[in-house]
Amino acid sequence: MFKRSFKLAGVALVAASLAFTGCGSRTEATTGGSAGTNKIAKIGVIAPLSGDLSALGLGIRNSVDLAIRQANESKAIPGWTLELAAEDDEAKPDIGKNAATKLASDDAVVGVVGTLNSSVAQSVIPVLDAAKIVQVSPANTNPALTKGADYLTAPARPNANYFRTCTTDAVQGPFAAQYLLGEGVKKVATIHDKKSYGQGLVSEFSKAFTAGGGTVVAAETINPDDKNFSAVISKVKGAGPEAVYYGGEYPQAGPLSKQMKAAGLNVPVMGGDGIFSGEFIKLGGSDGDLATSVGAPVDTLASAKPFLDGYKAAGFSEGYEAYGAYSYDAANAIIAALKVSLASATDAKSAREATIKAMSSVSFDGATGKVAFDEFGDSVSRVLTVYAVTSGAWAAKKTGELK
Ligand code: ABU
Repeated sequence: MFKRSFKLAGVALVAASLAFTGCGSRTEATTGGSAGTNKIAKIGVIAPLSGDLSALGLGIRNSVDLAIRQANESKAIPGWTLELAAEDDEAKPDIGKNAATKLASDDAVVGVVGTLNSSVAQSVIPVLDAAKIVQVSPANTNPALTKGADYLTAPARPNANYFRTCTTDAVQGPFAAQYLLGEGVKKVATIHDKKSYGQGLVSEFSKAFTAGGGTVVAAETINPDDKNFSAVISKVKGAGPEAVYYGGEYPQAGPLSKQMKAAGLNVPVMGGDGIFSGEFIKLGGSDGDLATSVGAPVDTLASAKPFLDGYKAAGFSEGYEAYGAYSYDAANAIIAALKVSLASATDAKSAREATIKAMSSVSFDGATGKVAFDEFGDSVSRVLTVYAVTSGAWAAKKTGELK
């Protein structure tokens, strides 16, 4: 009991020190002053740390920060101190590419957790791959990132450096379709934001929904930055859907739900993990709206307790959100690979390629469950949960694997 309290107090002390310096990347204090003799290896984060999607991005950054602090405290890699190097991609592919270039030019960077957005990943992965830096995303769900554009008929891994701890929309879309069909919903309108994630998710949902006997009565799109959805709501309403399936993220999905109800289209909005945030409800999502998200509810998992306790003790001012536990597992996957690749390395940069190689063999019980990767770099876990807005908060309705 004493040891546990002491450890948590140490974490809180580090959190206070980080807050004081205004910098989340220094970790020397966790090594009890021995960092001066240790070599430095950095784990980068590329995620939206500002803007509309920052709630998700800050949860990713903090969760990686926590994994790094814990690794330093336990001296997980003898002779090495890990540091966080977090970059803001603003959820924009071009900014993400610049962030990747910056991290690649830092010889101490040996791995990156991120991105949030599949569209940003498309511009980040090639930069990190060229620099032989392993990348593990906790959130990208577009199937093409690991299996190429012909992922159904001729899957081919485009980049050997890229892995992810979340499942993909090839599982998430059908999981949502099966849920709605099981609830007796037969007519759905789809709307997506034209981005890689939204378009891909709607495509996977629609195939499964129609294959299961449902009808897509309208298929519409919006622009990613739209705020007024009256035109698309008018078109969709005329088709008489029993639900609207939305491919995109909460900054648009919340207001879309609100404007639909105000226009008399009083049917649920359902989306994927991109809308699974308290922000969706703050922005207009209401009771009866639905979302799928990756994995089981984190707060019900015994395996997630060390993550949840550590996150609370660290005193982060932002929540861990949808991808926190997956980010923690992604960082710990990189740390597991670094235990192998840094063991005989004289400097961090020379360990980059060996870290990618070691990642293929990583396997451990993480916060979200088994953390391991298949031959494409995809997570071996395919668990998803359906959540419904209930009395103004997300509540889990069904957890399982796609049948
Ligand atoms: N997976 C949902 C949001 C991130 C993405 O673009 O994949």
